[in-house]
Amino acid sequence: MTRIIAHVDMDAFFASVEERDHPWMRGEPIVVGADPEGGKGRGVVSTANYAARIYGIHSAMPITEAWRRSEAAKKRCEPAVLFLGGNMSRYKEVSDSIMDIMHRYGDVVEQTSIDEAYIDLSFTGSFKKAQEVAEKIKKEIQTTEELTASVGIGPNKMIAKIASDMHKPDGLTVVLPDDVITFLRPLPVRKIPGVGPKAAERLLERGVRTIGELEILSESELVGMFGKWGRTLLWRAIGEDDSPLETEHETKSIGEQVTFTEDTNESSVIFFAVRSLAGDVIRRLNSKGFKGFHTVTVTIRFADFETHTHSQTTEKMITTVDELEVLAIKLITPFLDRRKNPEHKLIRLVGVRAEKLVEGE
Ligand code: TTP
Ligand code: MG
Repeated sequence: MTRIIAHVDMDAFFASVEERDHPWMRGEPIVVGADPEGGKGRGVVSTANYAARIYGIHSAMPITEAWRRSEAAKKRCEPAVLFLGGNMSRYKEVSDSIMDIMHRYGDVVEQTSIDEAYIDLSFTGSFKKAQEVAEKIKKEIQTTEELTASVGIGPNKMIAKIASDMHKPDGLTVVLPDDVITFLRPLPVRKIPGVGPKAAERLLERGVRTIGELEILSESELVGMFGKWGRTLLWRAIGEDDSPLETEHETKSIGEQVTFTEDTNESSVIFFAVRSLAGDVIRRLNSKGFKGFHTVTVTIRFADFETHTHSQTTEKMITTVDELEVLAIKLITPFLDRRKNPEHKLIRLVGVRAEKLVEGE
């Protein structure tokens, strides 16, 4: 069976979460990273949004350099950069929610960083169907989190990852098996995983800039330059990669969430949703071989995107849909009345998550 792998990578992740949560920041250049301390700061840029990338600012750049570029922009009467320290626990929450979405579309998901994951879509049977699934994942990320992701689809992880980067932001790039070689040829050698700045430099000395140009060198020349890895490089240059997806060895939590088609504060609508989410969580829990869990976490997102999570840990193991439902409703109810929602905000999303999982015999 042909493999069909998709790679999902969030666009300007930390910065996009900040823009979403703070509407006044939208469209402004934003850097999340170390404190610039007026140009004397230490540390680096974690991420820059696209408006800041126009100033040449990028991940891993010293924060002082980003500051200098912002000052230069001010002199040109362009907007100064907003420097933010970031909120890791918030990004982690959003990341978990995105991973929950992906788990809904396939059983084999490998998360490789806070904002990216592979999903095996071979089961769909065709690249066309896989593309439809990818479109659904993108759409669900958009409606649930109001964020964009870029997706690449290919016959293996390497091609999927390179493809997801091709049409950022909000891209969807499909590379069919027959097109792999033409797809790779014009790309710089740095696109091959494992080719860092030093290897790229040494290849450039031999006149090799693109993946296609690796043809200039024989296998023995490459092995002479890079040892055994030279052979791997040749395989990668023609798009071969049989590395499997490494799914989490340890599932730490299982969560489900729903975005209402219309924001609501109808308790009947919300409780009905909670019951259905509780059922989904227990089903997934059992299918993964767990018999129960000890912590319930609920997420409530108001119409203005203000988001709250609330947890409770029980001594007695929770095993049934009914038990989970009762606890989740108890945790959610204060957000429907004066206690935690004095302004009577409408609710956009609810989520239910099981943590501290207990494995079955
Ligand atoms: P990336 O996916 O590499 O970058 P990105 O999502 O910001 O931008 P792109 O649209 O190009 O994908 O990394 C994801 C997050 O990880 C990023 O928002 C911040 C964090 N990060 C760091 O903290 N340090 C780093 O050096 C990099 C590269 C990322
Ligand atoms: Mg990203």
